[in-house]
Amino acid sequence: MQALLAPLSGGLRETAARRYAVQHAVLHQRLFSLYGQRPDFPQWYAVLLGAVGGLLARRPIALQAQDARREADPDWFLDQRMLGYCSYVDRFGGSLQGVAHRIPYLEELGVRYLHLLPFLRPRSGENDGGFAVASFDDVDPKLGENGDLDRLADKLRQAGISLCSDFILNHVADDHAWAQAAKAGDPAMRDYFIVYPDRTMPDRHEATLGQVFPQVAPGNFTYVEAMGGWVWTTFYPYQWDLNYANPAVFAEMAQALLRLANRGIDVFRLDSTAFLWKREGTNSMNQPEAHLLLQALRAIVAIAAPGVLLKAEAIVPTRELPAYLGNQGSDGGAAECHIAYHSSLMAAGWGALAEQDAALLKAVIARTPDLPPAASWLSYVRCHDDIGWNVLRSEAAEEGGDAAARLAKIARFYTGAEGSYAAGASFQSSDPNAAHGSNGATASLLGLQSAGNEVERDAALRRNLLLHGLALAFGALPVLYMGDELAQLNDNSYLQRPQHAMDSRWLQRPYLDDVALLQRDDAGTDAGRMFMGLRALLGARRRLPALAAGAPRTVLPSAPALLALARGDDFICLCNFSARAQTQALDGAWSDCLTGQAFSGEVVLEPYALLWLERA
Ligand code: OTU
Repeated sequence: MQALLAPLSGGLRETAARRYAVQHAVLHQRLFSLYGQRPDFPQWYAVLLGAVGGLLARRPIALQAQDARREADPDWFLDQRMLGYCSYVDRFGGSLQGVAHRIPYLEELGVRYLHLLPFLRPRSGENDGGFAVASFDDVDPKLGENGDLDRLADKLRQAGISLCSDFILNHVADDHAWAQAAKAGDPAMRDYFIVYPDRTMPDRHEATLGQVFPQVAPGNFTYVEAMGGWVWTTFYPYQWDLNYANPAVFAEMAQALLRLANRGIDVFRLDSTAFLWKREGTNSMNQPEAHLLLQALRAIVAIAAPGVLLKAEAIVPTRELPAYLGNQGSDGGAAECHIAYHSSLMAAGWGALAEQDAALLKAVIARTPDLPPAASWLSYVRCHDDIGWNVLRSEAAEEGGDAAARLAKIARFYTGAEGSYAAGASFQSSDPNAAHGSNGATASLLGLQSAGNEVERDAALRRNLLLHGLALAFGALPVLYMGDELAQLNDNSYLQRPQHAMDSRWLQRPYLDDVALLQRDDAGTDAGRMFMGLRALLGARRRLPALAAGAPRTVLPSAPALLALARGDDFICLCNFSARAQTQALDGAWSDCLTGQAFSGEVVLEPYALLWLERA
């Protein structure tokens, strides 16, 4: 405690002491169980606390005030008026300054949270869309300078929009200073990575590891001449996994996060959290130590930047997800991330459309536990990555049959096979019977690109509003993916860029279409119809507290092609995933949240219809 308080004075010193009293048991215990066997653990822990205290001392006054407000109202982000938006800086606004000019557009949509995809200085050359970070302390010079980030964060805060940044903590670029020093022979820096002199250990690990990019980056180890050995690289060969068994790595990364928090980042999307800890004989995902690391990080944030939210990006089976929001262990449990992507829910919505049956979705919802306090799922229709099908393996097996074949069929559907309306691509699968992932822009995957007439365009639009209506009604922080609000189509230009051509995730990473933007109020255009349809849903959502993240959720009995999702006693979201009309029985009198139309007894849902009903 003394180490933490030494850099602090006055009220802030008292505040830190109060926060530490709450956090120290978890912080110390988690770090002790990870690193306590080291003889220098007590000194290391004191130095870490001193650094945390130093960063709290340097926290800008405006952010300290925000910390205090959010500490007093820890549920602030669960409100049904919360809405997220996600985009690349260059594709949305050209630069960080350009993003600032888009704030009025975000306000028009009602956005309160903006996730800007990686904008820190990336590896030079190929860099996985910025997910290979060369410096945590510098903005990518192509997008602006550090001052632009500070100014943008300020402007967003004034507009009531929280800024979310990726924090890529599983790996760094092979030209990050740590990797360069390691290559130059610095033994301390070599220990920041996981390096094996020969194939013995890599082969033992590979026996049970999966592959994230089996086609373009097969295997999980890369031979690096300058390191004289095999470096652990889960993703691309130039993304070097960090060695969290080394306490110095944890301390460095915790401080890097707090420095960014002090620049005004409100939310950190913790990239690839499932992979942080490796264990032979397992797939090295979701290991207990990964959770200890995240719980320790959360405790540090709670001391030095409690207004900041942590968001877990763990693309893992449904049953593994809840742990990322904290545990309720025998020691009283510990909080972990505030928010977690519900990737099973996202994938199951797409699966339901392909199968014209909501069984997968119902299975996922049944396995989604109630939220712990002050925590939320993140719901979404699409993001910059592929729709990964493997997270649904266990739900796909529930009704018997071959789960892998079932998911592979869904994946084929989204390539346009199986008589489908979709225009998309399979991701990273050389095996036609394997289900890895699917790529494509939402509107293209839902049939707008291939629509040849008004009827097909209308069906494509309805499917699009259906998936968005589910994400908005589920009880989560919903995040829109840039371009989807305007029904933007696939961007095939990546095929002309040699560095991107092998990664079809670029299909769904278009530039914001300025023409579509100007059409957003024109019902005669696809962009306008999508935008206006979505805006109507967003408006209704804001006035319905039953749609807040933590409010109760029940699945009502329905036909197989329907999902009837009740939120409390007075709201139902009805989704028809099939091309045929479906009937749902209703108890009592209801009215359409958008049009006011009255229903009782039963309601008929047109093909692919979404209906939000409130009790009349
Ligand atoms: C994350 O993704 C990012 O979202 C990707 O854009 C990056 O390429 C990757 O990390 C490396 O930084 O496994 O749980 O299947 O869903 O790579 C983390 C493709 C991940 C992505 C996967 C993902």
